[in-house]
Amino acid sequence: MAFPDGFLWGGATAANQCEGAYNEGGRGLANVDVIPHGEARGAVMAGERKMLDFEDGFYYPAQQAIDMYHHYKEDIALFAEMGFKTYRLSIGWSRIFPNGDETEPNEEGLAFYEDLFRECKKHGIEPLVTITHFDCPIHLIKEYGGWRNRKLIDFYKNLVTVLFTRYKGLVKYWLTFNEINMILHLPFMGAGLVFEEGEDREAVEYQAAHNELVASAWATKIAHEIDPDMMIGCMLAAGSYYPYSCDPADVRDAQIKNQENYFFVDVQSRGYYPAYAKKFLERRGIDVGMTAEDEKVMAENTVDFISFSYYSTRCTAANPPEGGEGQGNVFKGVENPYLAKSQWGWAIDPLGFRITINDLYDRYQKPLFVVENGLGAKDEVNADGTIDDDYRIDFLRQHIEAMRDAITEDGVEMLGYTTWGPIDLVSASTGEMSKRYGFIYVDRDDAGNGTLARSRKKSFDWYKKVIASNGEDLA
Ligand code: BGP
Repeated sequence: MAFPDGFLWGGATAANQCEGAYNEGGRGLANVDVIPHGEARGAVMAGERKMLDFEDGFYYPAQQAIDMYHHYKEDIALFAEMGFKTYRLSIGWSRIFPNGDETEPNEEGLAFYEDLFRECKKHGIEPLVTITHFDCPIHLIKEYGGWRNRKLIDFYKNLVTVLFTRYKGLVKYWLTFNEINMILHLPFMGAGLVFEEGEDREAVEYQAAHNELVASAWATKIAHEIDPDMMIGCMLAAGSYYPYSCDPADVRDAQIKNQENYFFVDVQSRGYYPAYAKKFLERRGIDVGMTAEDEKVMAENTVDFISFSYYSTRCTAANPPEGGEGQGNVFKGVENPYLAKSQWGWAIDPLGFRITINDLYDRYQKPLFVVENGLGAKDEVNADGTIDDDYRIDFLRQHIEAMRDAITEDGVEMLGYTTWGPIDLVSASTGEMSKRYGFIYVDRDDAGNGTLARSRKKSFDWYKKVIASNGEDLA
């Protein structure tokens, strides 16, 4: 059998992209709420345009999203119908601590997730929980400047202590920070950073990265103290960089870009700053304020497994060809002429999935967990309400085959696979609903119109069959 017994098949979502109910249950405002759809979105996500509250004339898709806050029982029942073994979701930090710096948590928020986890368990689904998927309470940004401030480490420690204590026995698998390397690309979304005019952005980003890395190590320590059975993972926006050509300058460029991403997991998995990162920070004159205690907690509390998202590989050149700019999950690069692209310009590269898996396994020698993979595409609803999303099936089939080869041919140890957005949800990069990933269609458009009704796409039955056969039947 290709996939091991107990392989965790499922799907992944994030609180801010599906829950909605942004002002219900005592929830406080978060950075993810105030990221608008439309032209300003990019600048807000990047921390270049300060928007710390709702402004007139903008539409904010996270306010209602797909209203999973009120639909979660129905949605989990649909996941169960597909046979999900696991469901990856994230906690909205400001549901638990509305401001972020309180000492006492909001019981309504805790109860909401407890019910949700119990609902999963009722269906035999193992929750896989991201502690923060881009969330940061707005108060922590206004008052402390977001993750640039070391104080956030203490607030995060408080958060995780509450979560691990409350959900002990209910949740085994945890991820500390979603796509932690996103700090370098979308710093407001990734770490609640807003930049002042003339500020050394890179220095602020690496400061925030350091604080998150320390917080992540503390979370690992606290989890293992509360419940030694808990498994803590890091989470990387992965996708290896290819050199554009065999020109050594291109190869070197790709190596540097890969290190920029590996840096985070190098610290979380090995427990110390790699030499290349120390040298880089030294050269740039960046002092992240490493303390002896930071060093100790990072060294003693490395992650149990490595999780990552994979959408595509990236391609880079020392001297980019004119007009050859490529796209893909906000990572800049050049277009790879060998690969087809999605409707949003993301390169489609199943073999690159196998390559990325091997790169990560070679480097860390720890079990891997693919926690995001999928195709964002426009769906057409037929007159009878059905949706024939064969393109999505093809994409997933090819990627599952590549993952299977990494397991059977290359011997990679893999815990599970969750597709991104098993139910249509708000796109992180664009704020659109029309960039759909789901097996389940949600009737809602980019402007927020629609009934929110759920319906099964063709891929629903396909994925059900994949799971039932433990990945043997991909036809
Ligand atoms: C990752 C994020 C997700 C998700 C996904 C797809 O970066 O972790 O939150 O949204 O990418 O990206 P998009 O929604 O932009 O298509």
